[in-house]
Amino acid sequence: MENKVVDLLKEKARQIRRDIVTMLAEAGSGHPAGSLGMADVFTALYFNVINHNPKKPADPNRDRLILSCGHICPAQYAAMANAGYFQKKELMTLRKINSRLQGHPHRNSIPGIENSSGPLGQGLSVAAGIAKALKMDNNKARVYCITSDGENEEGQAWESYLFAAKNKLDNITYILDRNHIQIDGPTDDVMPSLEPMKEKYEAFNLNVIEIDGNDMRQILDALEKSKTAKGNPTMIIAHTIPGKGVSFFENDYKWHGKTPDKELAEKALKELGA
Ligand SMILES: Cc1ncc(C[n+]2csc(CCOP(=O)(O)OP(=O)(O)O)c2C)c(N)n1
Ligand SMILES: [Mg+2]
Repeated sequence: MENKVVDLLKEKARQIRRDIVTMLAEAGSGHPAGSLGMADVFTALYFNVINHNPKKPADPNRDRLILSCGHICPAQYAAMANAGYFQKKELMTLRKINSRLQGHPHRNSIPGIENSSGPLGQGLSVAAGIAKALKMDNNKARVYCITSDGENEEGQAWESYLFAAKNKLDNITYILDRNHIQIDGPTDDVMPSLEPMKEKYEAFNLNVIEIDGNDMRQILDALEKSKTAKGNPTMIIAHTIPGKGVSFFENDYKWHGKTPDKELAEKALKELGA
């Protein structure tokens, strides 16, 4: 990948982070930590990796992006608006009554949102079902499924991996946000037995790649590699910093689901180069 392309993607990710902070401050509720931490992954997917056309969101050959940990949808909404699915001013309606941009995504709201999510675990099963259906139709589209460490405490996650491995769904790329936080504290306190994660996924016959999930080049390389995996689904464990880009949000689980007031949002936006 050319340096110029990587630099443009990094700049795009900063724009998306600014949009996330602005929309969350306007909404007065929502989830900044995971959204900011995964902004680089969403940018790579929407602006470089997935085969999609915002003007043809129902194209049967499009890649499917399934967000399973629905609470980080501000990152998806911001990436989609920047990619041209809808106008950016609509981002300011996040979480308002009658808005298409609810705090957890709704499938029939905005064209391009493939699944409803919020209840953790479900999207992983949806992704496996879609991937199986694509195989049955001999459709070469891929499924990209974003999940989180807290979500992998759900039993349903592991049922879905069994199904995906049994059916050799090598058309799925999972990207797991390994940010070490969840709603009530560090994952290492709440559920330390999540580890060893890599070995668990390997035991479930997933093809595991570990990366720095805030390094654009590593993200692009891993996603590219996953496209050619044969036989097994790929699990990219993306080590990210929750709240990435805003010093006073970073690595603090208290920003899982709390929004900054206008003053703090201004400070955050300055750090993000506004
Ligand atoms: C089935 C289910 N149980 C509980 C919740 C409540 N909940 C919402 S987010 C969350 C924490 C999930 O951890 P993670 O996605 O790692 O959080 P983050 O890294 O974004 O802070 C929980 C328990 C839920 N949405 N669904
Ligand atoms: Mg987490």
